[in-house]
Amino acid sequence: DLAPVRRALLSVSDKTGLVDLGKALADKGVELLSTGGTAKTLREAGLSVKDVAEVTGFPEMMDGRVKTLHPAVHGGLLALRDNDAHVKAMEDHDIAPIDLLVVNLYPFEATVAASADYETCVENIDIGGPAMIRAAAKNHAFVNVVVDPEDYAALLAEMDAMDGQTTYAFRQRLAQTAYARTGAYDAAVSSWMAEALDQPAPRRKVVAGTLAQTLRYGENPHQSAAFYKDGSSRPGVATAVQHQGKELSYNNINDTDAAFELVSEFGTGGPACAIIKHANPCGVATGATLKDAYVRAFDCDRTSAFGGIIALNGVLDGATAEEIAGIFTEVVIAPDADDDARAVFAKKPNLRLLTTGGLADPKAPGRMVKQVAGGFLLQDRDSGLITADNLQVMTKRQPSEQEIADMLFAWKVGKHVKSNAIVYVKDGATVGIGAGQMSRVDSARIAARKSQDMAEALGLDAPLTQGSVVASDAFFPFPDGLLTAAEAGATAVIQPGGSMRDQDVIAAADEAGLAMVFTGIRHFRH
Ligand code: 93A
Repeated sequence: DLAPVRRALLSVSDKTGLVDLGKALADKGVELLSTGGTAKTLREAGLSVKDVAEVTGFPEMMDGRVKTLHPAVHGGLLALRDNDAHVKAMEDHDIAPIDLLVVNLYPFEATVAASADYETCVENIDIGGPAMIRAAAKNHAFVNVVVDPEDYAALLAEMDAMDGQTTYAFRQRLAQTAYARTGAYDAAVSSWMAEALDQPAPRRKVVAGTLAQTLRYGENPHQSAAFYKDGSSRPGVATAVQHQGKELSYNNINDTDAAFELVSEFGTGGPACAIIKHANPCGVATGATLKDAYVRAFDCDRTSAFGGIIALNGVLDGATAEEIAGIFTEVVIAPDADDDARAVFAKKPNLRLLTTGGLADPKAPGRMVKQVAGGFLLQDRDSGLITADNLQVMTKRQPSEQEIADMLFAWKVGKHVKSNAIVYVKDGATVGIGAGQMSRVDSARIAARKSQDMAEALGLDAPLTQGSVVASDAFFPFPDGLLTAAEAGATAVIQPGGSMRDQDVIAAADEAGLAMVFTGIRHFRH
C-alpha cells in the first residue's frame, strides 16, 4: 500500500511554510508544479517550478477564476494508477500523474471575519482549490492531499520514514482531513449567505464552525474537547483578547460567555457587573462606579461568587481590579482594561483577563445551537427585549417608579438564569437568585433562602428580599410561587402571564397587596 511521491502540485493562498516544504520536496527529487503566486514565491526562493499554465496549455484567466480547472490537472489527480484504461487515457491525452496536492484555499472565512463587502467575500470563494482537494482525496489510494501548513511536517516525516513514499493509512487520514476542510468551507459560505440574507434558524440548512482551539479537556477531565468558532466578529468570548492567565478551559468559555452576554444587556447606560458560576449568575448589580457595581453584585451571594467569572460593561479600572483581586476569581471579561487595572492583575498571574473591545448587542440576530443525541437543535438567539411601555399592570396596586426600574432590571437578569428562574432585586442589585429548579416554587424558595443566609452573613436585621421586586422567567402556574415571593417580602412581581390560572394568581397578588405586571413574553433558558 506504499505509493511514491514523484510529482506535486502546490497552490496555496497561505504561503506559511511553503518555501521550506518546496525545498524539502525538491531535495527528495519531487517535481514541483504550481499556480501563479505560489510559483512566484517558490522561484524567488531559488526553486525550479513548472507553471500549471504550461501543463494545461491555457493561461490563468478571468482574474484567476480559471487556473487549475482542466483535465490535465484533474486527470492527473483522479487517474487510478493500477487501471489499464485510466493509464491509457493518461497516455493518449498526455496527462502526467500528480501524487501530492498541497492546497490551502482562498481565505473566505478570514475575509468574512474582516467584515469585507459582499463582492469581496464572493470573490474569495475558492472553486478550483476545493475541486482539486476533493479529487485528490477521492483518489487517496494513490494521491496525498495536504490542506493545512500544520501538516507539512507530518508529510515530510512520513516520506522520510517510507523512503519517499507514503502509506495508505497515512493518505486515508489526509483525505479525511481534506473533506473536513472542503465541507467546513462550503458550510461557511452558506452560513455567511444565510447571515447576509438574515435568514432565521429553519432556513439555515447547515450549522458551520471551524476548529479554533483544542482544549485541555471538556466539562470533565476524561472528556476531550475543542472550541469551534463560527466566524462572527461580534464582541464576546470567541473574539476576546486574553491578556494574562492560564488557557481558558471548556467550562471557563461557557461561563465567560454567559457572563458577558448578561452584562451586555445593560449596555453603556451606567456601570454594571455580573458574576457567574456554572453558567448562572450569582450576583448582578448596577452601581455608581464599576467597583460599586462589583461590590453590590458580590454581596448577593458571596459564597457562590468564590471562583466565579466576572463580566463588566465598562473599562476595568484600578480600583475595581483591586477589589476583584481580593478573592479568588477565574476570569474577568470587560470591553477594555486600563493600565492601572492591568498592573493590579499582573500580580495575580493565574487570573485570566479578557477584553472584547465593546459590548455584545442584545438585539443582534444570531443562532444558538444545542446538541441532542443524533442531532442539533438550532434556534434564533433570544433577543427579546422589553421596556416599561410593554408592561401591563394586572393588579389593583400600581408599581412605583423604583419598582418598575427594579422589575426591568430583574427581567434582564432572569433572561440569563436557567429555568425555572426567580430573581429578587432591590435598588438595582440582585438580592436572591433561584436557578435551574424543576419547580418554580422551589426556585422562589431557594432564592429567598439564599438571601436570608446572606443577611445573616452580613449581619443585617432582615433579608434584602424585604421590599424587593421579583421576576419569574415564565408564568406562575399556581399562586404558590407568587405567595412564596410575597412571604419573602417582595412587593412587586414581573412575569409573562398567560397561565390558565392567571386570575387566581392576580387575585392572590391583590390579596397580598402586591403590584404585578405582565410582559407578554417569556425567557425560558435550559
Ligand atoms: O479562482 S479559483 O477558484 N480557480 C482555480 O482554478 C484555482 N486553482 C487554484 N482558485 C483556484 N486556486 C486557488 O488559488 C488555490 O486554492 C489557492 O488558494 C490559490 C493559489 O493561488 P496563487 O498560487 O496564485 O497564489
